Amino acid sequence: MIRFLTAGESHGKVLTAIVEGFPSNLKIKKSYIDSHLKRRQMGYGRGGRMKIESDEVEILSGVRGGKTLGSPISLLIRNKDWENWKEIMDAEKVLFHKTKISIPRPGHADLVGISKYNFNDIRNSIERSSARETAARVASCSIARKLLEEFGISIGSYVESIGGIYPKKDFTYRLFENNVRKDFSAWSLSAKADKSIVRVLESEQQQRIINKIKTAKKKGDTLGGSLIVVATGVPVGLGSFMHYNRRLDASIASAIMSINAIKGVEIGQGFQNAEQFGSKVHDEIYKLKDSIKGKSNRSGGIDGGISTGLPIVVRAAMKPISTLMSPIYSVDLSNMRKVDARRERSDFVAVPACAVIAESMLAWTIAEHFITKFGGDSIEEMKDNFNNYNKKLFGRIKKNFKK
Ligand code: EPS
Repeated sequence: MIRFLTAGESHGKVLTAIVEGFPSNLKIKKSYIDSHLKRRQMGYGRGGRMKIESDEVEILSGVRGGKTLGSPISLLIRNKDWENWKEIMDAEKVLFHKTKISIPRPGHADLVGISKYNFNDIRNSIERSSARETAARVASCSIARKLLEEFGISIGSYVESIGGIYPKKDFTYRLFENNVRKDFSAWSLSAKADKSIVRVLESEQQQRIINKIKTAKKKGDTLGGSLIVVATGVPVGLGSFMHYNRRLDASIASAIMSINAIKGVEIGQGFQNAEQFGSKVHDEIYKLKDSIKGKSNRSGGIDGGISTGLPIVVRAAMKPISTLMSPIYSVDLSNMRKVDARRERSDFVAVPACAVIAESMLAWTIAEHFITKFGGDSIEEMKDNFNNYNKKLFGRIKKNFKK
């Protein structure tokens, strides 16, 4: 029902996006989108590009007087670095002989890209496969995030580990044991994590991580890590078990896995639960005054492909950045000889930025299912649908099963 398309090369003139299918009258401001773009640029261990760029969006269509019109929203982000790449990235001039790249970096899209698309220059693979594209995603998904906020749904994230360095206190324990306060909002995780230059929740862990990143830099090496993304305030009933592709967990896994360098996605205590007896895994059901829910949240907020109403908790693993300043071996495609892989300006670690991108993709996915369930042409119509469903939910269960 909603979709977005991004376009643009890493060193092209601009990144653009078209976002489609949102209701009218949703309040949205450039400054809101920019604040998330800025968060994506943060993090100790980023490379030179983030010093050049200060990403901001231009809203070209679909919004008038601070509110969506229901029409396609087009967004634009300028690449400041394009000034330095004008010639190389020119749409017509052929400069391949001067700048042609023939040594693929292991782990990057270089080799598969030239193989699949029959390119004669690795630059053609690099440009679109670059994580620069995620700036356009964050901008697009900010609209989804804003929609969710209107309904009290909040998204937040933090970096759990970098280079194998974990916090002393495992915060996910509280999320899985349903140990968080009733008014806990996932954004409070981000608010805290954003104060840390590596987006972790513990200052002692931050120091150990910074030391490890310094070591990686010194060695010309890179690091990956894991991140936690959470959504709170999600109503019961998003997603479906009726078809494989309507399952909320399947959509989330796909969206998070689509982020550059992500190699693992887990919902709830997925892997840990695989080692336990069922009695230690499943969330006991209990009745509150006006609802019925799980006592714990080891399922990560989703059962049978449908949201349970408890926090949705996603863990993702990001591999280390594949451009190494002290490279491992590759092959020069111009003579098929063994050589060191190519060096190119890059980040040493980008897990903090990745967590912000994961927030964005989670927001988009939840918004997709939310609009499928409560969709209307205006935000007001959606609110009516949403309130009506929530108001009647528990009463209907009771009525349907009353003897
Ligand atoms: C990125 C921009 C890129 C990289 C990074 C992420 O800019 P440049 O290639 O000009 O340095 O810093 O992308 C990669 C690590 C990659 O392998 O493509 C960004 O805007 O996030």
